[in-house]
Amino acid sequence: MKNYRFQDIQSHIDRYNLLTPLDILLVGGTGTGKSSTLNALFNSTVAKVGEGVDPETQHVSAHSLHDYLRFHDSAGLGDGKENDYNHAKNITWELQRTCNTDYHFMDLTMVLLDGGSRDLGTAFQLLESVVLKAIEPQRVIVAINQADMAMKGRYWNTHSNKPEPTLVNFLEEKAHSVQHRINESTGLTINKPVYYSAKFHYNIHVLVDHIIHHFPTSRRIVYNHRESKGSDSNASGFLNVLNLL
Ligand SMILES: Nc1nc2c(ncn2[C@@H]2O[C@H](COP(=O)(O)OP(=O)(O)O)[C@@H](O)[C@H]2O)c(=O)[nH]1
Ligand SMILES: [Mg+2]
Repeated sequence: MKNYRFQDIQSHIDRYNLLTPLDILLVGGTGTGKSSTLNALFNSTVAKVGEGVDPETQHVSAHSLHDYLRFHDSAGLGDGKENDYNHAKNITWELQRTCNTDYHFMDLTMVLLDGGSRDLGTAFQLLESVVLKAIEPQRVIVAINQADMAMKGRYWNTHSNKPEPTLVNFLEEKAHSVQHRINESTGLTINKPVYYSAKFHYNIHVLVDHIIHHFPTSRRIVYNHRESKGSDSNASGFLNVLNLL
């Protein structure tokens, strides 16, 4: 995918005079497939699959697709209360960090949902209480990974590595319901999420189209007057909602 729509990416960034590269923070629970998604986008093994990111060091690793696009693999959530607290704090910090006094470092954030999971409650809380507190909704991309597992593996065609029509309908429905639920809980209208399978390289180009569709038309300016509750407060708010504190 390295060369996919490269000209479009380059000309968009040049046209709007954005800072290069465009930085995208990947966010999502442990096991949603952040690392696998990076590997699918890069078409090579750039991130270790099946390993969480060390919460002690709050390590975020950067991966440049090319000169214009860079992804950051954040620590996932779901490894217990203390780690979740650190992760939420870390995400807030990453989203609020600046690259100089004028602009934020992260241009966009991509929240990954596990299409195979029934319970997306934690992911929605993360979106609502952490992500959307730190970055504008237009800069939030939502995508559903593990499309192959949405119906527990049924209706996934293992020969073509594509969903059968029954699964396509189910996934469409799921994407609609995610969009609806985010609107219900936050009042914000996001674009309908795309669904893909990082493992089977299904719809990866659709994922990239979705990312490009969200490209901003201005740099992300740091407003000094902006009321900042700080990362600690956001993180504990998140855990309060989850009844974890
Ligand atoms: N079936 C299926 N499994 C996936 C997919 N993406 C990731 N996985 C698996 O989910 C597990 C966690 O993936 P990983 O990329 O490490 O998730 P991360 O913790 O968010 O970085 C691994 O066993 C992956 O092989 C997918 O699209 N379909
Ligand atoms: Mg990972």
